[in-house]
Amino acid sequence: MMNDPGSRGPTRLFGALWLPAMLLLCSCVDPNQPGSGVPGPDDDDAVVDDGTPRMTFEPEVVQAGALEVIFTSLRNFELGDDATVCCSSEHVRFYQTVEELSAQYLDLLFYFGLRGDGPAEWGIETGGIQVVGEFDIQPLGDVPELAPGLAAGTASLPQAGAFDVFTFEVLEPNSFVSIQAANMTADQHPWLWVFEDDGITSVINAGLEMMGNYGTPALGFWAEEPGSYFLRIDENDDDAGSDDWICDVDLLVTAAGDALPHTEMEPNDIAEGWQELGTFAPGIHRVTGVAATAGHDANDDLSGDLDVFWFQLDARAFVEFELTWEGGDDLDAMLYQGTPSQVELGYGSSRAISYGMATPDKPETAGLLLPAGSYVVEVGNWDGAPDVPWTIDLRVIPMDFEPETR
Ligand SMILES: [Ca+2]
Ligand SMILES: [Ca+2]
Ligand SMILES: [Ca+2]
Repeated sequence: MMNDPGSRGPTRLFGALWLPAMLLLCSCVDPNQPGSGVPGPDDDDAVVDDGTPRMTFEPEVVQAGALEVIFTSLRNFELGDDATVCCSSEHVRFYQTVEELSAQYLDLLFYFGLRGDGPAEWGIETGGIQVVGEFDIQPLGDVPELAPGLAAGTASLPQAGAFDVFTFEVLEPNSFVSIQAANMTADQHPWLWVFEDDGITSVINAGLEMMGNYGTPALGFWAEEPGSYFLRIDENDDDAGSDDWICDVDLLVTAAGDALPHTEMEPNDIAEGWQELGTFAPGIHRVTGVAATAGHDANDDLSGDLDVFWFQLDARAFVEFELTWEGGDDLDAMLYQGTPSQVELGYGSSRAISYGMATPDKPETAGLLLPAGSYVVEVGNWDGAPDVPWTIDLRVIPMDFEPETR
């Protein structure tokens, strides 16, 4: 499928709203500018340059759980087109691609896992030559555990750049997890990020596909199996954080239940025939159908058999979508907000709310916090054989926290 900005990858992690600011981090610093505070290539740094390729980080002492820009300098090492990350400790994540880098002095964005503790390294290889730099990760202290409830806990960010961390458990398989930050002022913009028990594998980030929902920090996910998780909270506004920056953290864990089946009914290609599936209550709604023909037109719009249905939400929900199919074709799904009389299909539609399932990936997935309303889902085969059976799961995760029970 076309290379659209919603495609998954390292950049997708943080979501469209966050990313432009973060991309600034790729820009290079001119080390010879007066007042840059950056050592230039002519500075000796009390180290005799014997021509050995090397890489240094500043700072090199970092905190477990930190998402931090690290000033990185390369000596006697030229980045080539074939540059790759060669060496990375398990608690170090790098959120750019090496192919984007092209300088001796770089501001690089790293995340250090919540279970990081002690020496860690990260390096680049190009032309058969490696440079490896070292970090010293300071471990987290005790992390409080959240028990489900309103509020399950209180987050505090006592100064700019601070983050807060909790753990929680999901005890039963096939559970929905609903999380929100609440009870705060309009100046607070908490950013929620859930990790697996390893402290570094991202489960969901509130930046993901939150179109139009900036400032509503709430998310959900489906836990197929029991497990332990970390919740990390920081501020969207880098300058925020103070003694009075606190908010409640609400946590609900509910049973997802068995998938509720729906089958496509043809003809469902044009708006008058789009299939109405009614109100989707919290639960797993499984829609199945067949892409009878494949194809797309010069505008990159699907042009084969279009399978279109619509549903309603009576209350705000976080909806996870997962589209899969038989064989090696390239099925896509597009999401729109509105009723059939309001929605026009296609790229650039004013009603489109996600292109996250129009990628080369299989399965195609998306997750969105959706207000109550009507939604249209379009499924089609971008390219491939006729008669491809497909299945799309819509996991409607409840987000109707009841404030009166707080
Ligand atoms: Ca069909
Ligand atoms: Ca159809
Ligand atoms: Ca696809």
